[in-house]
Amino acid sequence: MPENLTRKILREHLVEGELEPGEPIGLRVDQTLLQDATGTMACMQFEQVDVERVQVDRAVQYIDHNIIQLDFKNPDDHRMLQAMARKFGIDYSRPGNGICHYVHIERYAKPGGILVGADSHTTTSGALGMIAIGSGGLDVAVAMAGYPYEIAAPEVVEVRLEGSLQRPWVQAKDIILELLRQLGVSGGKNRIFEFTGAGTADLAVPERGTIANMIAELGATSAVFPPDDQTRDWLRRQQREDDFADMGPDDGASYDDRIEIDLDELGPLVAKPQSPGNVVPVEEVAGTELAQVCIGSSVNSGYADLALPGAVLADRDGQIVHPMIAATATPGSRQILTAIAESGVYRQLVEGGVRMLEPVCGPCVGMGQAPPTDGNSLRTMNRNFPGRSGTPDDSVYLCSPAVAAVSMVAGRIEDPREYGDPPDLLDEPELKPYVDDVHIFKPAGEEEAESIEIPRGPNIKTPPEHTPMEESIEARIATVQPDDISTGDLAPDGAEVMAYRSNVPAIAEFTFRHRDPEFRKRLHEWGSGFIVGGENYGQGSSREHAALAPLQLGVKAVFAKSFARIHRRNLVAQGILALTFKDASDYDRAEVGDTWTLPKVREELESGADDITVEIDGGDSFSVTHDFAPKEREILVEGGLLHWLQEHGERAR
Ligand code: MIC
Repeated sequence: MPENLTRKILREHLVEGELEPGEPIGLRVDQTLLQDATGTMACMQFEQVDVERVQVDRAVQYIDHNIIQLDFKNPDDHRMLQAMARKFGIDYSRPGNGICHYVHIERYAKPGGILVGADSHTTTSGALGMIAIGSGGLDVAVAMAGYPYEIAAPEVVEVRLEGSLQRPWVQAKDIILELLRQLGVSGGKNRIFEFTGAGTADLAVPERGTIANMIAELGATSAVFPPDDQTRDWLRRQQREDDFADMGPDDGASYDDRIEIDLDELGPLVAKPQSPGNVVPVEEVAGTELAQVCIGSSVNSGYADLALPGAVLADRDGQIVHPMIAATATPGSRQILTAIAESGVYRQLVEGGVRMLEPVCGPCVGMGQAPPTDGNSLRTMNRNFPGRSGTPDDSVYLCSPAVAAVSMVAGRIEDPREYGDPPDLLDEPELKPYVDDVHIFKPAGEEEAESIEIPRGPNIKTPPEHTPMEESIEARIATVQPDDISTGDLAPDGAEVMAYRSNVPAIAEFTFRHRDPEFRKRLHEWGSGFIVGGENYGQGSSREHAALAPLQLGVKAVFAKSFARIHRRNLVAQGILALTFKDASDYDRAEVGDTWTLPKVREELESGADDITVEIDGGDSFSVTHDFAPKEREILVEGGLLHWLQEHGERAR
């Protein structure tokens, strides 16, 4: 039977299970990706797995998130990570070398491989025909140790792109915003999107990267662009044409679902506050006054993304950023920074009034450039969850570089199609992407590695212990939350909180700080508790701190109408039950302070029961359900994946 590319790659890496959507599978992993905000916990958990050196072909540690050194905390983390990378066999991309997803497509991603990364936007590498999946740090640590990566086999959806983009005003960003408009923020759950059609052939690798990156906003597992001439050309420019592999879907390949987008019909789109799924045509928000415009992040930081705003600013004499706007631009990597410096784009942006930022995540994760009170911010980034920018009541709009370019001059959101003839872009220097890995430090050899001591600063604390589950669990409901809670609500973004990514007791004190400031106080008083949530609980980032912090505070179970994929798995990996209401109206029974009991939860998990009984204080009872794979039930009974590995590790290899 003709196969799609996704299935071929999965089949080649399959070491456990059946490739049937929803079935638990284990995959051999080729590469892993860590960044500094998730990497410290992942590496400290790797230490507890009891394997000396990483076992995958390539593991990379990037420093790009925690780049504001307010005091000793982040530098201590970075020093520890650099030593760990040398010792454990991990490439270390130093701060300033670039945003992990950009550097990964430049230097490492390979068609046909499997990449697992502790960052939800790891999916970016799908631009080169990899299956690239975002995960919690512990799952990545376990993959680094050579264990198969466990996941539910995804459905494969064909996205057929017909026609071609009306560049420069309609851009790749509009394709992914259109998918978000059609499917919403949970419409991609347990699905991999494979892109085909004439419109795909026309997209350059960084444009594909924008789409693959933001597939995470659909809650999807991954996105794949079958390798073609664009891929080959990209790899040639990166001086690694040998990494090209000629592969693709068979003619007439079958898919679990199909979507078609006609690019000739597509216009510029904008995601309104405060969800990337809140997408409307630009006309609907045109005229919205702005206080800030930020270009770049792990999407839209490529050469072309910066050259268009540069050209708009240079187009007419005296045209500069509007006086009421603070504008920033971020190149995605050192290569891109060098290219815009050499071509003159850097100068166009600076002379036009844009503040140039270093190649790091920056404003996208609230690391500086928080918008002013009641000021609208227009960003070419991937997420606009409440408070993510650093300003609690923020109002962030997401758009393409084309919309950002014309709007930063106008001082309000504008439809770029009204600009008239497009300006001439300065050409990307052909022979010189700055291909040089001098800022990527190679690991030590095995012998030297043994003698490397890991320096740890006072803010660095070992991850919480996993303890086996009791026969029954009784606890009070510590908070009841609505639909679409993001992991940023649980473990907030921004320089202040992210400085505690290596210190779970400290970061736990920020859990739900905006949504329910009394939450932590209740748990401190009671010693344990439950969380109740709505649909798509835990959407967004892969940060496992959103599970580690509740674990630290004594949360035993989360009951929700549905869960986002990565967070659900992070809860299980840390030994917290992720239970789903069978009847969504049972959500309404939950009141803060009520006691719920799971009288025979351990027995129910061990026996493989689909339902878990819940008794409400005062006598009434109901059932909740779950989608735990058989091994996940064992993990929960053991109190978490680390403890499971300590007990059963040999079996899993
Ligand atoms: C994000 O874009 O939300 C982040 C920051 O990159 C996160 C990772 C993190 O929380 O450190 C992600 O997407 O996983």
